[in-house]
Amino acid sequence: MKRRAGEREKELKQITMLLCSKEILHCLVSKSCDGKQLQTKKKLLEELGENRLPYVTPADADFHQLWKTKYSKLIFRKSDTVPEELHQMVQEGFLTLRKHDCFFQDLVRIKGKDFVTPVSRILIGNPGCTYKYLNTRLFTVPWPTEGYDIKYCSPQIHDACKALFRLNDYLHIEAVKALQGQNLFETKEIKDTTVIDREQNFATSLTEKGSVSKDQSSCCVPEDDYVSLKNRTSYNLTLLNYMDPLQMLYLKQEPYFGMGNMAVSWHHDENLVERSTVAVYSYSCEDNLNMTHQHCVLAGFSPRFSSTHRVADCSRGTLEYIFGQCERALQNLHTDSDSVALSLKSLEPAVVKQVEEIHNEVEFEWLRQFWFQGKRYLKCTDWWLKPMAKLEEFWRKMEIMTSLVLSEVGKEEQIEEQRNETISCFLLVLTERQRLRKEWTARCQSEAAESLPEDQRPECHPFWTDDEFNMPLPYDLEEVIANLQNLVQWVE
Ligand code: A4F
Repeated sequence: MKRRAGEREKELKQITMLLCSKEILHCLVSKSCDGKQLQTKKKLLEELGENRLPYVTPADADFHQLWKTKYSKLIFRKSDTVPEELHQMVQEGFLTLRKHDCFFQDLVRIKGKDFVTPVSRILIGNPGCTYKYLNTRLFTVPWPTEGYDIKYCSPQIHDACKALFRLNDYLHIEAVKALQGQNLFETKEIKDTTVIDREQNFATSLTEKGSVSKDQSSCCVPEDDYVSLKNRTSYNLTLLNYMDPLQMLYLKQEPYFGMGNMAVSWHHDENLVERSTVAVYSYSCEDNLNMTHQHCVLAGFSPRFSSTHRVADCSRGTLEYIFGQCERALQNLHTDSDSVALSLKSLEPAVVKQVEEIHNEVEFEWLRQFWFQGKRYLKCTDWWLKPMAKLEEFWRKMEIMTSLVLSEVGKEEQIEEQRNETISCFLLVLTERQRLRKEWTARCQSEAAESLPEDQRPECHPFWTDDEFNMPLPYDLEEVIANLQNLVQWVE
């Protein structure tokens, strides 16, 4: 069995593990994940039975050979290579955030079921940025950023966010340097030319200046590579994790290698920019790899903080993006000169579809995601309240737009063909809205949700009852959908 397990290990390249006990880790991995993973995992577990796969630790000679040959992009830094002043401010920041109860266990959704994560988290990053994982959109507590007036609940929380911003900057610079070094090394290996002098000069200039400038790069790394390298390390946020394993009554066992309790199961991080790197700062207190490689987090025995700096794919995840979407949708709303009568500019199926889809996006990807997390963001700052109120205002106008579509398609003035098409598109989006409203209502009332402390309990918002006359449509769209279905049948 041991031999078979060894063979299986070769096949299962995505399940890899590196034991890291020191404090800084840059994980630089690429290539995309594979859809067959789940089956592979299941098959492997069946094959393993009571047996476990062998693994190596830094005490094994093979560990270093494997690292060099198979995980060359995993870069590990000892804590004493990091400026002491930075360590101090970051570690103090972690402790401040813990003291102010800013870490929260997330209520995530996996395959239609709700679970509270064992690890507590807080997202800090660029203002207006979000990061989605396991169907949960986290909103950044903004770090101090030029041009933004951010009010923190205390000066200590401000300092903590600033420390994380500094760490982010440091890790970005370090990652660029490390990747540039690797590029040079790889180029040298391939070409095997005599560039040693230039390379040494380059390395010296980096150590001396301690930061990366465009000029430095251009002498050695082609411009395109340099830009791509910078983008791949331009971390826009950090997801901070905290867990005290001794406080956790139940933790899953690592299933493949038998390595003890896990804080997080094997997984790929989601929603990262392709080929971007993740930089991790890890701090164990008191007793003192992503596209190709899955990773799990072993629980250990001491409370541990980590700050995981990421280039989150924010193409649909920033305030700027969603406000742009709202603006696009509201362009179809015509307000007469007295600002009283509202009408739709177009009833073209494509236009109605787009507007109604944006309506769903604002409601389910922003408003409900935000309020589902209760009042947690108020622990650090009230920064998100204003944009959320603005988004809700736009969403209310979109509710009016939906009701206007409904009254228009009820009339028989339009060309029959277009009317049919408009109703069909409209029905699809409304049916999705109804499905998602039911799902979110249920999520807010789940056992897991009700187990959370009062101030973290999910709020089902927006929610209204039929007697709230300021809403143009009911919360429950069942009847509206049934009427539309009848209309389609009748027209056909
Ligand atoms: O087992 C877990 O790690 C877990 C437990 C739980 N109560 C909720 C979620 C998870 C979880 C998970 C948590 C955080 C994270 O960043 C990634 C995660 O990935 C996972 C998971 C992948 C549970 C199962 C899984 O396959």
